[in-house]
Amino acid sequence: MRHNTNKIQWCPGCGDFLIHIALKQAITELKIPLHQLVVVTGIGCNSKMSQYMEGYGSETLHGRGIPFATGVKMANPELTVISVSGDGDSYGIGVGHLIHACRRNIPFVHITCDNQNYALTTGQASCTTPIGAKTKSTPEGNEIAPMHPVNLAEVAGCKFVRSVPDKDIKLMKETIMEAIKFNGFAHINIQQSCPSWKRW
Ligand SMILES: Cc1ncc(C[n+]2csc(CCOP(=O)(O)OP(=O)(O)O)c2C)c(N)n1
Ligand code: SF4
Repeated sequence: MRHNTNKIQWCPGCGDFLIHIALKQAITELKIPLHQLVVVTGIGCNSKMSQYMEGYGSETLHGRGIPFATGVKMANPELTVISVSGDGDSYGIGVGHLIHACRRNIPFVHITCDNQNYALTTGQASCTTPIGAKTKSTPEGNEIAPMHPVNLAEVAGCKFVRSVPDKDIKLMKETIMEAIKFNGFAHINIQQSCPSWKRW
């Protein structure tokens, strides 16, 4: 079990700091014992979250946090399992896992830090990048319409879906607390700022 978290290395002004605060506050307010907490992440800037939390955790593979979290919860249903990944991870390479998690309704929380780009790999367009946005991979402006992950999760059968801005720590905290208490798969899309690459 992790007691000493790694040094935080996100860019100044990154929304991941705010999400991290909200997540820690939610866990503290719900008095979840650290030996019963597992934070699972994929790969991306956001995915350092598992290294920056006390308790148990694992930084897994890009797009594969959800199946890992599913396995943890199935092996020990007493655990509070929270999965965190980016929009590229959750809605791109890992979207099949998200759909089946919605359908299976195994009780854990999946948070997507949606900064509308592939930040760790230096700012390429993702499937939530808006039309017209200039990124490394769309220098003339993105021409492909973004997907709507909240609608997708609902259509796939998820009974708890929310989208909240990272600027509102209280709302994020309350939403995470509600999601942890929900007896089923809960998906939270967080509209995340990324001052290094998201300039739209
Ligand atoms: C299977 C696999 N494909 C590609 C990569 C390279 N890769 C690492 S992070 C990343 C994208 C990260 O974007 P996102 O999931 O949105 O998270 P962010 O960095 O924006 O928080 C990619 C493509 C990888 N690590 N593994
Ligand atoms: S690149 Fe963006 S998402 Fe990654 S740490 Fe920096 S501000 Fe945050």
